[in-house]
Parts: sequence; structure tokens; C-alpha cells
Amino acid sequence: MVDGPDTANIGINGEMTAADYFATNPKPASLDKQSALARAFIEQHAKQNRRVAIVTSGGTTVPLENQTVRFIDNFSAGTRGATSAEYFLEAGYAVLFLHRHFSLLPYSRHYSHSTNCFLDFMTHNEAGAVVVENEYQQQMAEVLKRYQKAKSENALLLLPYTTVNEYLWLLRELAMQTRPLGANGLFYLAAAVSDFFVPAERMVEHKIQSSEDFHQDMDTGEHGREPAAHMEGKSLVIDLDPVPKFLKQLVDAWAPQSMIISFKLETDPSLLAKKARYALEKYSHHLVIGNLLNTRKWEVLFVSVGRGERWIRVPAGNRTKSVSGMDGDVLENAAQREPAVEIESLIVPEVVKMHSELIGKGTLRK
Ligand code: PAZ
Repeated sequence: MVDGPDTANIGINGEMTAADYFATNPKPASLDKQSALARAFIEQHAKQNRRVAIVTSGGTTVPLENQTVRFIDNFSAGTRGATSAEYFLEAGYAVLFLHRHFSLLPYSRHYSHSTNCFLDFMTHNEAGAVVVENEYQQQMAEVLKRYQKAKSENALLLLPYTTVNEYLWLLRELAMQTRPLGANGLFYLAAAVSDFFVPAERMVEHKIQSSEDFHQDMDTGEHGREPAAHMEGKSLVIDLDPVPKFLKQLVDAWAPQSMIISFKLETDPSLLAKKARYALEKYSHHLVIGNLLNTRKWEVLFVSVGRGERWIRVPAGNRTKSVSGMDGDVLENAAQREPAVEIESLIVPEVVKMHSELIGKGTLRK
């Protein structure tokens, strides 16, 4: 990476600050509209003194080109966020659901994707009308009832994002609007957010050409920095900048009155507790929920100041439910198997209890 002469957006330790990030990366076109929806939603629930969970869900993308053909993605189907949102609603919270466009959504998640395509639940009756198969009537009626209740109370607001830039702008915007909620606000940050990105000043406009016959000139732009992705011979070279640490800003400046819960995803079991503790100390928020990629549906690690470390696990006996793929094969991959009990049904009540304690003790700022 070639550092250009312009160091205006670099903080004291050499890293870009959050404020500089927003000064140098474009505001998404959809932000004002989403902001207005969120404001009205928060006002309504603040008036009713209802708790509001801001749930983030799904992965963020990092586009390599302005007119995006190629992008880098973060792993997340949105299961954790969408499932948790339902349990928050059941616990009486309103939910602002900040999610990756086209990832799983509360309620409809029961009837989407290859393991539970909604069409597999349908049939024709004798008159030829499309109806739900008898065996699924009861389950679907229950999901529908809960969905309609959330809708009738205007208790669920869905706000989509795709790129890491859209996510960051939206999170900041929502966070700064949560003041009227006081301690009734809760951030549940389950989204898988990229740690690296292509700053606007280093983004190329057009699709990067792989053929040497069509290589574009390397335009270093007004800041004198090379594009973050370019061809060198037959290789695509990608050189990303670190995303500034936004959690500190969220805790200290954007939503200091709210309870804040972050998630930590790891693949190496020996690192999970260490990294979760590190995050809690560094950002001084209320709870880190650690999980491992392959066991995330069965167990999670709660790390908090007041309560130390404890595992929350799906009880033995409820660990597996056989799930059929579209072709009827039972899925062999552990990460794709589903437990009979959703771990979010254990996580969310614990989180709600901790939120009540923080409100009760008056620990959260007003
Ligand atoms: O969406 P999903 O259920 O497939 O996965 C959820 C998860 C593992 C992305 C989430 O629980 C999580 O850990 N989010 C934070 C990821 C991170 O460390 O940035």
C-alpha cells in the first residue's frame, strides 16, 4: 500500500478515526428515509415506555468497485439475529431489525431457504386453491399469529443494508436517535461486520478487468493512494484498510444510555474466551457473547463484568433435529444441522434479565 501525502483522515495512532471515516466515505442514498422511519418508530415506543432492541443481523459486504460486480462478504445467514428478534418481541420489546438485505427475517425465516422452502408447505385443495398442508397448519398458524401481532403493534421495523459503509452509517444514525429511550434501549450486535474495507478514495469506478489485454491504468487519484484492488500481471491484488473501531464510539458517544451487547465469532476454541474478555475490557460495554462457527447453534459464552463467564448450552437431549435438504438428503455438515431447541430461546431471556437488572440498579445512564 502506498501512503499518500494526505494524512487528514488518520488518527494519532495511525488509524482512521470514526469521525474521519464519516467525513471521507459517502452517506448512503437511503439513509435519510431509513432515519425518518426509525425516528418515528423510536418516538412511538419511547412514548409507550416500551423497551426497544436494536438487533443487527447478517454479514456486510466490501465492494471492490463503485459499480459493483465483485465484493468480499462476511459469513452470516442472519439466523442468530432473526431468531433473537422473535424472542425479544415475545419478551415485550419492540425491535429495530438492522439486517443484510435478503438475509433471514423474523417469522418468514421459518419458511425460507433450501431446508424449509415455503412451497414445500403448500398444496392444492379439492377446489384447486393453494392452501397450507394439513400437517403444517398448526405451526404456521402460530407463526402467523405472532407475526401479525408484531405488525399490528408496529413493534418490528426492518431496515436493510448491504455494504459495510451502509451498515456503519445506519448504525450511527439509529444509535444517535435512541436518546428518547433512555435505559430502555438495547443494542444486540449479531451482524458479522467486516474488519477491513475499501475507502472511497481508493475505490475504482468500473469492473476490474482480469484480462491483461484490458488492464486499466492505475489511477492514484487526488490523494495519491493506489486503488485498493488492481491487477498485477494475472493476479488480482487486494489491499484493504482497517475499519475504525466503532464499538467504542457507540458505547461512549452515540448511545451511552443503552445496554450494549456485542458478539464475538471465532473458529479456534482456544481463543474465544480470551478474545471475548479483551473486547469487554477494551470497549467497556455490558456483555460479549462469544460463539464458535461450528457450535454456535448449541453453545455460546456469556462474558460480562458483573457475572463473569458462563456457557449457555442447549440441554443434552435437545441437541439434534434431523433436517432434510431440498433433495431429501439429511444434512451431514454439523454447521447445517439444527438443534431441537433454538439457543436464542435461552440467550434472549438471559439478556432481558441482565437488562432489567441494569435498569433496576440505575446503572445505565439516563
Ligand atoms: O447469522 P448466523 O446465525 O449464521 O451467524 C451468527 C453469527 C455467528 C454471525 C453471530 O452470532 C456473531 O458471532 N456475530 C458477530 C461476528 C463477529 O465476530 O464479528
